[in-house]
Amino acid sequence: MNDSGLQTPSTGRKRRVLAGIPAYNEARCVGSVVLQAKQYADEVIVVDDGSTDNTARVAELAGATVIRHDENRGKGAAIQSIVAEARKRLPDILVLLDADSQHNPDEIPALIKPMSEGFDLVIGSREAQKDRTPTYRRIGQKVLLRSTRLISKHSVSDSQSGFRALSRRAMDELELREKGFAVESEMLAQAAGKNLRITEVPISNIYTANGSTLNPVRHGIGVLNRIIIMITQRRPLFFFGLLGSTLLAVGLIIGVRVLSVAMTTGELAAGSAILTVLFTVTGILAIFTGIILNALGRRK
Ligand SMILES: Nc1nc2c(ncn2[C@@H]2O[C@H](COP(=O)(O)OP(=O)(O)OP(=O)(O)O)[C@@H](O)[C@H]2O)c(=O)[nH]1
Ligand SMILES: [Mg+2]
Repeated sequence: MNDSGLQTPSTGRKRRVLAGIPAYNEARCVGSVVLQAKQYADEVIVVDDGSTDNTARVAELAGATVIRHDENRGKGAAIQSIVAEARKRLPDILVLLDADSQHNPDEIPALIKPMSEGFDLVIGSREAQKDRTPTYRRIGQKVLLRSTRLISKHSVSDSQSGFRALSRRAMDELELREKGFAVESEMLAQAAGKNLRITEVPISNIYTANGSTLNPVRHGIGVLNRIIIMITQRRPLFFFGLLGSTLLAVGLIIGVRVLSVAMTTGELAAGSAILTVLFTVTGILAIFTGIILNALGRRK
């Protein structure tokens, strides 16, 4: 392992780094990622998430400890297994990186550097290399970034990057539940909610034509869907309040028009009047749903 110069400030002891790699059908790349990560980590764990190829064997041959899921449970589930294992092995720092060679293990020292300044979660941000990111992916990343900001008090420039470093405190305090790719947003939101210190460092991210294991559009929509559910749970007043106010406003606008038509022509536009009632009542119901859920959430 290379000496990245990281020392525990109080004792001068060298910090133990564990690298955790979630992998699903990554036999092609996982071996070299493990070998490179080993240069900077004391131990490398690969969670083989029900792969149907040789991922586990290749990772083992490259020197990783492999945890196997019997079936494909998703990236979030794999990260939960990594964090659970980290809690047993008690490293000072846990580095998470993808198995598909999109992250450069040579950047691990830069990623974990802020740990010596007391940060708990360091996100490897792809923002600095945005010019090299395909446009449709940038748009998707922006949508997920903006929606993640609604659940996380902390604002970063890249909410979806899987290249991250966690302190011991982060390993202990995070209670991740998201099974799929929304785990990246969930981790950020929880870390901010638990007042962990969050920062980011620029990283490079390599996009290759056939590197992706999922259709990126379907992938993005799946994550957005989960983030919306998290917004309804974490910020019900905001979500239902906004929804309810919009419905109420639409209802009132139609209502004003119904009234003005009735006053000028003397006729009641029955269809529009029904719409007014429908929008107004649904809007008020949504606002009250937000208020009630918010009050219940505060009692927990
Ligand atoms: N454990 C687990 N890991 C997965 C799963 N799907 C993908 N991964 C891993 O998660 C990492 C990121 O997956 P990708 O499909 O490359 O997702 P991405 O990097 O956000 O998207 P691309 O830019 O298209 O590559 C890789 O290391 C994958 O092996 C899964 O179902 N389970
Ligand atoms: Mg990838």
